[in-house]
Amino acid sequence: MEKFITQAILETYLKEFLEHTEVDVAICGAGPSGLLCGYYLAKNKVKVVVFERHLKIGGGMPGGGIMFNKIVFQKEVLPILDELGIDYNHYKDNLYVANSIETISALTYKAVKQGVKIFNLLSVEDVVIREKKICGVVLNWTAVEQAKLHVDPLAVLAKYVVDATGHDCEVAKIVEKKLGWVSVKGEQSMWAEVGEDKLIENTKEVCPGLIVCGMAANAFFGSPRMGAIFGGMFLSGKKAAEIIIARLAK
Ligand code: 48F
Repeated sequence: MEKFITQAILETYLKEFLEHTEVDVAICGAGPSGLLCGYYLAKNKVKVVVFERHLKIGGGMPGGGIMFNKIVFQKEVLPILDELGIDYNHYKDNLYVANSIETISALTYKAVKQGVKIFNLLSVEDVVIREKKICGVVLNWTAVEQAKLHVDPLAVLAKYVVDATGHDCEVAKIVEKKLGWVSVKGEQSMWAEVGEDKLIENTKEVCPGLIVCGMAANAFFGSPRMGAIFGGMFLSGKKAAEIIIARLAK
């Protein structure tokens, strides 16, 4: 039996990975913005894969605000919460509160059921380029990265790469450092209203083939952080998906 357990895991994992060595979209980071982006892409029949460095999925969401596992949304995002089957309560004015564990669980479930493939424990350490376009990601096991082992990576090709790596804006920073194609300003201190508005405006293609979304978008353009309010993250992930769907349709 042990042999079959091993074979079952290896065969099914490798089959899935092999099927995703060339995709329409590679999303770096399985936080709220990356997962929402993946969900809407898959819903529109786009072949999409998410690579997540950590063991757990969800980025900054499960921790709520300083480990109090509640998160806040604005009224305009309620249709998305309804679509995902997430419960919420009105708090005051335009603000609603939801459970962060339920939110990330529902979002992950819906994304996976829609067809998003998520590979955890894999870190994006570089990008693949052709001429002046980003056209894939370079991956290594997080364990290799953490142990600083000298092990060569593998690459996955993609028509579009999404930097949804959060505050560190890691993929864009790699492009800045190695290629000089972009300039990352770094996020500003907290100003929730401005940060939330800017997030949507900042979600865009920053060089051919690379889209920034979520907190990475604000870090890219030097806009403020906003704390445990997540409406902007959801809308940013959705907008990133819409940009890519429009590009792919051309
Ligand atoms: O940080 P994260 O949740 O990004 P987000 O979707 O949402 C931000 C909010 O959680 C919060 C906030 C709300 O107001 O400001 O911070 O923008 O998720 C980013 C994910 O990317 C992974 C990281 O482990 C996390 O789960 N990640 C970061 N760098 C890499 C990566 C990398 N190089 N390769 C793979 N995954």
